[in-house]
Amino acid sequence: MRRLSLASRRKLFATGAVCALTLGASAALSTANAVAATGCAVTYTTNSWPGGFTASVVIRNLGDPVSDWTLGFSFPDSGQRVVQGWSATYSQSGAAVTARSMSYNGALATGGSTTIGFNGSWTSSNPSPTSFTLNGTVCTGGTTNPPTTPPPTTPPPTTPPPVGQTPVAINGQLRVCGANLCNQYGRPIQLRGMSSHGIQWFPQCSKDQALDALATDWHADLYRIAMYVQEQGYETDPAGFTARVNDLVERTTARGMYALIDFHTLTPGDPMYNLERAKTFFSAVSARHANKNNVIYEITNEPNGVSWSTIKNYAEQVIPVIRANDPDAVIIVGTRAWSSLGVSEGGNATEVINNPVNASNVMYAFHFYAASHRESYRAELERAAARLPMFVTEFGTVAYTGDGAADLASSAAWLDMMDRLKISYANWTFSDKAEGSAALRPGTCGGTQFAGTSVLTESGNFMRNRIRTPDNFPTS
Ligand code: IDC
Repeated sequence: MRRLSLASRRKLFATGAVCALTLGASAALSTANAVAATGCAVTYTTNSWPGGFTASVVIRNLGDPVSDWTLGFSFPDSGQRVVQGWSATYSQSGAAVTARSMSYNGALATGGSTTIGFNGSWTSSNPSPTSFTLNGTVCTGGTTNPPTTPPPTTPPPTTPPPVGQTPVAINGQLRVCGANLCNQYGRPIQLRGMSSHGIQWFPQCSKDQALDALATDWHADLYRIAMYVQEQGYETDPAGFTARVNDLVERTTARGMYALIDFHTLTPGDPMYNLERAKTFFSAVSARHANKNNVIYEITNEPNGVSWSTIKNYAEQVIPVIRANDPDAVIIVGTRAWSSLGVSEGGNATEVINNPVNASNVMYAFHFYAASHRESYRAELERAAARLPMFVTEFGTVAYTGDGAADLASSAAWLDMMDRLKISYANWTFSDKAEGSAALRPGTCGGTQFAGTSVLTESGNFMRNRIRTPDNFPTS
């Protein structure tokens, strides 16, 4: 299957947002249509929960072609706020909201449409705005020239997205089949993407322009959301970090990528230390995203200093919490010795092969750092992958410290093998930390330019070149 043109991937954005709402329809769903005789039609759809909501706004231009646009509307309730938007630049003054087009979606032909969205908050009530303007033209009414036939409307949110386009639109709900990760057609696929750095430290590196670049410039299939539990992470503010992860999942979903939720345990290495936190966290996020088809759960990043049976015991307590809300999601379990299948503590994959987690639709994590880990690690991953569904949820092109020079020869050997075996991966990190593993040059995340090669480190440039090659996902 050919790689999508940039234009068709951009179009896809819109579909991803509608799809998210469709799939999130278990929460309160409301749609308001405002139609103009000439000028514009807007469909505003929300998916809300106590105190918060996601809005999807489909803008259709019925007037002359425009090269950029400004959408205006007012919230009916003064407690409603735009918190974080995508596919437009938002500003709010009192109840009045203005959304300005981005460079890539400003051009709208007559009859053309685009979808933008945002996460919002509300206090007392959450009614939808009913009046919109596009470049100053009121989209409501139709007083001057009422249409005799209904104007074209955008598909209702229950319409499935067109086939093709984004990684999620093509592959749909994933599941484990044999030792592979398979798409909605039951065919093995490989997902290639990037991991965030710790979201407590680098929130700017997942701003809208950053995720836009991953989706449309890097052509990434997935985004790993690394939520540290210690080191000033989740344990310091469970509700706040849960909300941040939820927001990142929504914005990843809006861009048609798979979202990998990483419960980033590291020190202490015993996952049982965080068992109750894991249950609380995964209960919340799996309830929130149960109706999405693009969320993958990684329940413990890197167990270390503990036995496989302890990790398995942890997994068999956390997995049912997720399954209770989201029965069909793929869940990834970390392995012994920093998710090295035990190799970094003198073990190997046999302990997992002989005693797998007692649950279906489960995969196992393998991590490596290419400047530190070479042939012996690679051989063990290949041996394991013949028997176990393996997912490289984190790897670096550098040493295991996360710093130092990228070893591009070793990295290429690893990537060639993962491509050959269709092993999915996320590279550490899509951040601008001053360390060798970071893909972005220091200072990048303070700005708005994320696409292209001028913002990239050596590792980032190498990874972008690998990730943006065509995916070749089977579609039947
Ligand atoms: C590293 C970061 C570094 C940070 C450190 C401690 O790159 O900036 O100071 O964590 O939080 C892992 C871990 C991952 C590590 C990475 C590199 O999953 O958290 O990130 N690494 O050391 N396992 C092996 C290597």
